[in-house]
Amino acid sequence: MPSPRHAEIAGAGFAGLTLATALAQKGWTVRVHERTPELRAEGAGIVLWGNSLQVLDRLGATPDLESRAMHSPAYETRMNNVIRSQEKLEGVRWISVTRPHLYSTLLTAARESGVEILPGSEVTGATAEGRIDFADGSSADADLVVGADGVGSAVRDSLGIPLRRERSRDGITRFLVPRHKAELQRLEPDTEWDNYIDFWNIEPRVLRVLYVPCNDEDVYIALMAPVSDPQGSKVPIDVNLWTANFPHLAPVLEEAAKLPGRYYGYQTTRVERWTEGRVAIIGDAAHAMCPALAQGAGCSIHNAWTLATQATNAPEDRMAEVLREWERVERPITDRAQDRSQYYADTRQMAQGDQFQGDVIETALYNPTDPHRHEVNA
Ligand code: FAD
Ligand code: 5PR
Repeated sequence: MPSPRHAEIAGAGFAGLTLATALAQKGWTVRVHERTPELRAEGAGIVLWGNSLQVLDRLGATPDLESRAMHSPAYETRMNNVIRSQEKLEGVRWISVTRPHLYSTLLTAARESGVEILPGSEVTGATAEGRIDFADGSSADADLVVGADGVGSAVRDSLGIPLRRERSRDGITRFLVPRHKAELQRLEPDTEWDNYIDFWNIEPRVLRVLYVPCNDEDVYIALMAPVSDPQGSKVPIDVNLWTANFPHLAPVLEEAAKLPGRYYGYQTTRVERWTEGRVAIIGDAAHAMCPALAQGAGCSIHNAWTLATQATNAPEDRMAEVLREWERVERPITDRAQDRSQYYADTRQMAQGDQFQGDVIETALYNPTDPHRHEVNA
């Protein structure tokens, strides 16, 4: 028996944990270095589509994930509280979950697969030959080194990979709050409060509330306002402003007002390349995107899977070549998701409703586990 291949991964986010689990299940020894002293997910809710769910199926994580997930009957879009569309999204698989739940599901899968996770371990960089360096001055060698260390990636920057960052005019503050189902029902009895509802107001003022139930108890709400609107982007939120514009959401907005919150301006980061020798970068380190199509984590998870598959099949002396080929083949679909998400964020086009058709659902329908996927998606 040849000795198992070894991978060192920077970052225990959704990308790093998915990759680590996939590699470990394929026979690798894997260490994941997480800078923060505690392992937990920041943030509120998240929508996952077929492309990432197929990977979670393969990792054996779906039953745990679905034990606390929302399958909304429709993706609804409103303008000034008038329904524009209710998309049933037939044939498209999608769920909404809380970020802490997705995180604990992935953490369990990683641990059960034998991944070694090291909290409080900060990575400072890597070399093309497969060395990873740590803040305490030590280093380690691996067959594969991966920067899954987020939008500010130290691994990427240590390799001098050029990048370009673009900001959009809007941004959001995200919260996870109790659903207050009965109160919402009383305020608007005709609304299907299990729907995913995107409440847009553009005239007279740009303010939007994205309402995403994640299970019976929790709803993820994202409050969007232009960067140039100090009152709309203020945290903690200005509860009078938001309830005046969305009176039917008052019970959940009042909950959000009790939380600190952080306003996040939409931005896109494009990098020149995803690999350098034995090093690959994945997730937000490689392709941070606007959230409009809810595919940032989705692409991170599906690229983690294809990387694990390709690296496992790589002959030992051809890792660098195989990684370049992985990028060549897998990158275009993520580039398109990134471009589309930026277009939607820049133009506020999602407000039109009926958006999830044609090219827009290309990413959601992508199956990274299908060996014939490139013929299908050509
Ligand atoms: P991260 O989650 O950033 O993880 C990186 C990890 O690396 C962190 O744990 C960090 O502490 C660690 N780290 C950083 N530097 C170092 C270092 N030097 N050494 C060691 N560890 C380090 N995506 C979706 O698919 N669906 C959605 O609905 C969705 N909604 C979103 C809404 C908003 C507002 C935003 C901003 C994003 C949204 N996304 C969504 C995108 C998604 O959150 C990200 O794309 C995804 O979390 C990226 O995962 P990651 O593992 O690459 O990065
Ligand atoms: N969709 C989702 C989401 O979390 C966000 C957006 C769209 C699921 C973040 O606010 O357009 O901002 C968006």
